Amino acid sequence: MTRQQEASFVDAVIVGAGFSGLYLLHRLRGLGFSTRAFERGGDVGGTWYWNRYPGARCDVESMQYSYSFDEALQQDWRWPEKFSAQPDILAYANHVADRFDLRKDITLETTVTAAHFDEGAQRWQVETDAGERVSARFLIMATGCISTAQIPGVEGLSAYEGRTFHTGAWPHEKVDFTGERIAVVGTGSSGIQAIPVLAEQAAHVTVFQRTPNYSLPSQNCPMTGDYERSWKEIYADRREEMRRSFHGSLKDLNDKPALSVSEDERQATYQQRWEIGGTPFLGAFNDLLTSKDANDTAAAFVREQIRKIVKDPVTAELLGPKTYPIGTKRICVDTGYFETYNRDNVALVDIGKKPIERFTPDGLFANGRHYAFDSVVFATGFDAMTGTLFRVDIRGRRGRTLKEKWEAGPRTYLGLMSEAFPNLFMITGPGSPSVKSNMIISIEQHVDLVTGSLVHMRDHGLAVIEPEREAEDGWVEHVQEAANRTLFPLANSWYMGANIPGKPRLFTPYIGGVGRYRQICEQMVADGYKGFRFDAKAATAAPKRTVAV
Ligand code: N01
Repeated sequence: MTRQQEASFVDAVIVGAGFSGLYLLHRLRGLGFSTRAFERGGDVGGTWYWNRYPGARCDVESMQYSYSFDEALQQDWRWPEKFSAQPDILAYANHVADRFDLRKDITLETTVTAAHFDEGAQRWQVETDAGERVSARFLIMATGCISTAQIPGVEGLSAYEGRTFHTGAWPHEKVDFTGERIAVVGTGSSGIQAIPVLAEQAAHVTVFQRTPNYSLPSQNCPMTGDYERSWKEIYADRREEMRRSFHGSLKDLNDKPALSVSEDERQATYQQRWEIGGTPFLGAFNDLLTSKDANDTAAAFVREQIRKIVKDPVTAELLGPKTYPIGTKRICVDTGYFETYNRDNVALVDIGKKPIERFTPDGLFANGRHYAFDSVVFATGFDAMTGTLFRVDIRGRRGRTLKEKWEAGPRTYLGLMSEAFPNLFMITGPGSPSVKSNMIISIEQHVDLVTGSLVHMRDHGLAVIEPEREAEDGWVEHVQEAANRTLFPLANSWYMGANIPGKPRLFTPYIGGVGRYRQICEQMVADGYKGFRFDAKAATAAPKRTVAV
């Protein structure tokens, strides 16, 4: 009998072996649930496996962007820099996979293509692109929020004869740009990290910018023994503080409104935060993301820094964002980004008013002019939050697809589950703090919540969990209310689905705060899983391991 003709039975299928999938697998195995994990990539690491473009780095500090579930792990691991580069984070993911012996239950280079809920058996029937079929009581999507890269559909691209790359699907072998003329399309976090490094290597870089971005200097530096010790001595306490914080990370948040202080104090505060580096800049005052007047002062400060750094005034003006409040598109953190435009081999082309017209075999036309290139780097982002879920043919009750149900925007209860899709969990799904938080803290919280639910069901003989429609409707409304109290809806951001033509416009993550969200979840559990309904009917008995079908 071939593998294709077998269906294996497990308690849970995990889709994805990034930071969510790895921790899930560890927890589920420890709790005695039989589990299979499938990973599209050739190895573990998720985001950090795919996003290996030059300059890729995390802009949450390494001491905070790491697992907290195992004291020995967090004490043992040494980070070389304050903000870790992609190879170091990927090495960490690999270390975790080996340390906890996770690889044996992960099937690599295998994409889950379909998952249909069988209402009779109360099980998910899962299929992979390798032809394998698995029957699982629980399906857990650990597929990440920004994992489906998008390349814009520009006329003539298929006839372009040079090399093309996407930052989010970077080749695994070294790419050499020495002596090349390259184009970079896109100036989000990825483009802003890649451009300075590409400019050092290539003969010439032309950056095509649709929208300028606010970017803060990272002021990255090697990890010092003192700093590392200051964390490790009280790691457990610090982690607990992070879990209860607004962002899931410890930042010095000022509790004063921006306009409550004098102009001198305001400028000095911004200057100090600029020099410290990174995203704490946005915590300079407590109303930068809720008051437009306050926000304007921070935005003006950053534009002024750009003018000071960039020598050519025309380029400096083009690089200064003016059409949306600072922080409402994902704030970028860079190493020498604006300085790069002072190099002779870097040029900026504004395509904000007129998009790229078309590609030709050796370049592209923009603003009526032809530009010739050897390579094009697309740093054009992702079909975030829902794109990866929709790539799998997920069908819940009555065969309805998730895509159909979410046609007007994602509908979840707590970002964890969606009504009519029983026993299907999402780790950091739409409607949870997810991308508006330190991802690893949010991942750990969701994994603990999901595995806790499974244990609760096992202890109480429950077969099926599903959110109630009213609870889901209430949560969807609350997520939008929380966003509407902020300036976030004012920007055309990927948080709003604005980067994908035809995508519904609404704010997808939960912006009410990591600590508050955790409390809501804890209360939900304390209230007997309020908002969820359970079916106690025993699922069809399943053979222990593998049967012929
Ligand atoms: O993608 P983006 P990203 N023609 O969507 C432009 C995380 N991340 O890969 O702004 C021309 O932010 C688009 O223009 P516009 C982080 O959460 C984290 O950079 O839509 N341009 C924009 O400039 C981040 O937010 C780290 O007008 C087009 C760019 O491409 C998320 O990943 C590092 C275009 C896309 O920017 C995504 O970042 C890197 C078109 N047709 C990333 N379509 C950390 O440090 C799009 N653009 C943790």
